[in-house]
Amino acid sequence: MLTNKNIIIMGVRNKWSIAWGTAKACLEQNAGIILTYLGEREKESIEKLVQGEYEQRVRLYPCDVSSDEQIQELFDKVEKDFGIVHGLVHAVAHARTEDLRDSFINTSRDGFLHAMNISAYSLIAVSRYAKDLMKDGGSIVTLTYQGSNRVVQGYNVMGVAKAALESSVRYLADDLGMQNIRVNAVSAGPVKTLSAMGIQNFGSILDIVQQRAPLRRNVTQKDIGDTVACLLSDYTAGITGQIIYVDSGFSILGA
Ligand code: 1JT
Repeated sequence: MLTNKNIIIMGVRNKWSIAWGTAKACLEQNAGIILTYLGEREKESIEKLVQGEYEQRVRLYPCDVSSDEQIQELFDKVEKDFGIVHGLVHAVAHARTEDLRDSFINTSRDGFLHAMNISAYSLIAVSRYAKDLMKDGGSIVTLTYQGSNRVVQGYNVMGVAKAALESSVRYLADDLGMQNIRVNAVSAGPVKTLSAMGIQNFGSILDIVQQRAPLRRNVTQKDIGDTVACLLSDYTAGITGQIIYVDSGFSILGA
């Protein structure tokens, strides 16, 4: 499905990362991938992830999306090493712990701007660089969560940032459509990742999904990775500007 495509995947932290699930799905479909990670501290553990059968088709580059210089450097290197890019996966988000613990009304200006900067603005910034390398058209996919439209206690400022991210998907899709670049988001049900570990009551959210979602189970890293890989492929050539739910059907439920 992705043979001869070069795909940049941003946001791998460890083997539980949704970004890593996406990378595995893309590698299974024969893509060449470029993984970006936050900083030198992460480098070694990510090198270990990649070792083995897929090693030759994976490159690793650091990129902190809060830095325009680092984004520029990343895309300069990718241009030199690959010349062309077909896909970009944005699986990056951050909020300050206190903003996910306290009541939403106590969100600080700094915490609000930080969550928006890392979780929403970064998609616009990386898309602007990626479009110049998508010389043959392309597909950009980001990750979101339904806390953008519904109140999920504790998701707080991340919900607001995801609402901005989802709206950005639509505006970017319109800007880039004439270059045959598609932009979509996958709205994932809760998955146990390192980011989710610090969340109070995350376990009870998983239990509720398992009991009530139409599929009566939680989604897996593979469920999400496979859908992202599909959106990166030409099998979804007519889909752009959409938020695709991969949530065992949980979001269709009323009370
Ligand atoms: C961040 C964190 C973004 C956790 C995130 C996230 N997007 C989804 N999650 C998991 C999650 C899921 C539910 C939830 C809270 C978190 C951690 C900090 C960095 C940004 O409900 C309260 C359902």
